[in-house]
Amino acid sequence: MTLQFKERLSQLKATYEELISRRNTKIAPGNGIFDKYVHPVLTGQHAPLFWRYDLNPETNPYLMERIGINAAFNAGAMKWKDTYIMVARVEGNDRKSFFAVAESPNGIDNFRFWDYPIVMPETSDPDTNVYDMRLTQHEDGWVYGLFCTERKDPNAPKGDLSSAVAQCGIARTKDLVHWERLADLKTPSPQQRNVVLHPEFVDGKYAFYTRPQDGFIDAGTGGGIGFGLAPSIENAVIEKEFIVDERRYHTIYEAKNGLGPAPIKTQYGWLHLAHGVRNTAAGLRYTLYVFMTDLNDLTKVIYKPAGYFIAPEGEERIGDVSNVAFSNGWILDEDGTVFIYYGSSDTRMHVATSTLPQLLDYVINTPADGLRSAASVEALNHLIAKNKALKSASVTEVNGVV
Ligand code: M1P
Repeated sequence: MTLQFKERLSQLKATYEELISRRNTKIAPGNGIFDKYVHPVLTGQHAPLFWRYDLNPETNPYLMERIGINAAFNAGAMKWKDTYIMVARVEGNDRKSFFAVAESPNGIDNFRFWDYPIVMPETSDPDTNVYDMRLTQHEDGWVYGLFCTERKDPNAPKGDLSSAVAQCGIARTKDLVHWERLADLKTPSPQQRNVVLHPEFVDGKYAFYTRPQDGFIDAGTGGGIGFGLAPSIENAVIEKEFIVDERRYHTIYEAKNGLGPAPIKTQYGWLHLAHGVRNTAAGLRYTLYVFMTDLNDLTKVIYKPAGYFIAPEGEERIGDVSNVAFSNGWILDEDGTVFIYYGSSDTRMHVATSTLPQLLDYVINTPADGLRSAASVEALNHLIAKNKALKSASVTEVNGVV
């Protein structure tokens, strides 16, 4: 081993350890709904050195990176044996995504990848690319991972090497290491992405949130976030899809939307996190929003605050696909803390923390979208008038003149 090799290795190790062990802190004062944190929680650089480098000086005398990791984003999440885990979409420099588990003792920093990425079995029709796993601890006793499986469109015209078909892949595990691959979900829609398994049986069947789409990119006539039932999970077939949360003109989810993680059951209803996509002159903008569905009728939205809940800000706005906030993982802890994991710009992972009471207050008491400028002004004026009517000293102090 040359001195140069030795020095480079010790530099790499020091830089890596500094990144992995740095403490994360809240960005004050926040908005009272959630707190964002100073550092991302997972990046491509969190991939262990032994994934990226051949550490043998004989076969890699320059200590070159052999397998580059471009990004780590859009992670599913769950509490696992008292630790906080994410199943991240790790993307190599070769553009292929795969899944890997990263674990933290506290959910906000010190995330370390497990030694090996997940070896996901394939079906008889091999996946070209897999990504965005949603984890569901189902009442049948399995942990399910639903993800997008992407394959080249067999009907693409000659020379078109971009058209693809997206479907929902389904796998299950008891230890997050060994995964059993089941048949891909079948639905009435030509393509599917952002499919999520509901944690409970509904009428004795497996319940899925879907996102019907006509093509690989465009939702087309796909009306929004859908819902359907399948009698079996081993060969899951949904005969009929119902639209739960439809796309609307001039909203943050006008172009596309899709459910995030599996919903959280609360005394008031099922709490959902989703992403909405709108078009702008600068391209698509992805933000996150929250809504609640009825405890007994899972297709009925009962609360839905106007606008976005989390938007990409600062460095979050920049990455391989800029202006994207995307979430497919959150964790409700025993003490009521909610860890919301979100990817920024298809590049890295962040966490925002809140509590269940805060999220319930947010979803129930935030005005709904009136869908017109005049309705937005009306909601604003209502709040202003309410505050003007307050005579308390604290409000006078805060606002100067009330
Ligand atoms: O690039 C932004 C996102 O695009 C897709 O989401 P959707 O199907 O809603 O457009 C997904 O590929 C997602 O991974 C990605 O973050």
